[in-house]
Amino acid sequence: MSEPAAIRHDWTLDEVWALARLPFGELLYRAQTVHRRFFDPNAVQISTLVSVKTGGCPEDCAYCPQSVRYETGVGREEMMDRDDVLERARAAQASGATRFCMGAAWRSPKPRQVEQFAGLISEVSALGLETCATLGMLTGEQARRLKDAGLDYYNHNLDTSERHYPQIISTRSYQDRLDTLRNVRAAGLKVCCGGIIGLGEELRDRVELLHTLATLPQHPDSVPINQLVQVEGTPLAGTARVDPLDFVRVIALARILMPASHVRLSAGRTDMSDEMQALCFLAGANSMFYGERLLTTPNPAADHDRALLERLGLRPEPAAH
Ligand code: SAM
Ligand code: DTB
Ligand code: SF4
Repeated sequence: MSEPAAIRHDWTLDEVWALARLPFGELLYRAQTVHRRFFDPNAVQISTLVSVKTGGCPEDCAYCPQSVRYETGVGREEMMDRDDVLERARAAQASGATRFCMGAAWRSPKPRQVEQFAGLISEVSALGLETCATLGMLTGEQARRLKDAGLDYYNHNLDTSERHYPQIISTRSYQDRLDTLRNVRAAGLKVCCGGIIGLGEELRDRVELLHTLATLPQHPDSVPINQLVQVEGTPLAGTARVDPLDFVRVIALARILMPASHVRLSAGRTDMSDEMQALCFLAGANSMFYGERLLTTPNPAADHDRALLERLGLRPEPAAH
């Protein structure tokens, strides 16, 4: 197999399988080679998450503590006040984050909610932060409204393969997800789209998810690879844990298949050793969430992460604008 020299959108499933079957060292060598061709290997993009609207979600995503269907201790909360969101954004910026990601536990936003977010987005953007939002399914018109308000990125994950998707979510289809991704792209927004490892999927599902992402008309600009955060009360609590080396392999595959995209070592880091995270960065991860909370679950302490980056000689990547 020849080294990929350029960004390709025509990967065949067989090619992805061939990469997935490589010996670990060979796969990492290729991933590092590609990474160095497209990025400074010692820079990491830093994002901070805030859950602007938590809990009470009507969807049934089997991994999610915010679904109204599961008893997880996460209740339905009101939308955060504008001032509180802005305070969190300033704090994130002061601690070195360049992107501020705002989440809402919705199937899709209502017109009034799009307007509320449009207001928040323009204010966060005015602070000089990149903005990202994840609000569920969007129409083309809603995506354009958010773009006009100054939104940079929209996060909308495919989560797993099309085949495994119905085992995880029954309240929407894979095609619904692809439709929103198309609307977001058409509005000129940057796309943040990836998945979760540890949903009881097979290697085949990981290969197919990555193949779907890597054959989109444009690769997602940002590819979050989450490890399932198991939350008591969700149907997926107690699912077999992922082999750390298999997780690293997924990062390496994402790096090779989507060489110019930021690959984010996303949720699940509290369950990962520093050494496993180091392997993920070696495999081509170059983005992470910083701050003590993801949306509703913990993330490593900021001082621990600062120390980890320092031990690895990694630097935060400067803002893109
Ligand atoms: N409701 C919107 C949606 O689903 O698109 C936005 C928020 S939702 C919480 C954003 C993403 O978080 C999900 O698509 C999923 O990939 C990820 N996520 C949620 N719960 C998770 C968990 N327990 N472990 C890992 N990732 C999770
Ligand atoms: C993504 O891929 N992971 C983030 C972000 N995009 C929105 C969310 C992780 C959520 C983990 C579970 C929680 O904290 O509720
Ligand atoms: Fe709702 Fe999003 Fe959680 Fe699914 S992942 S239950 S859509 S908040």
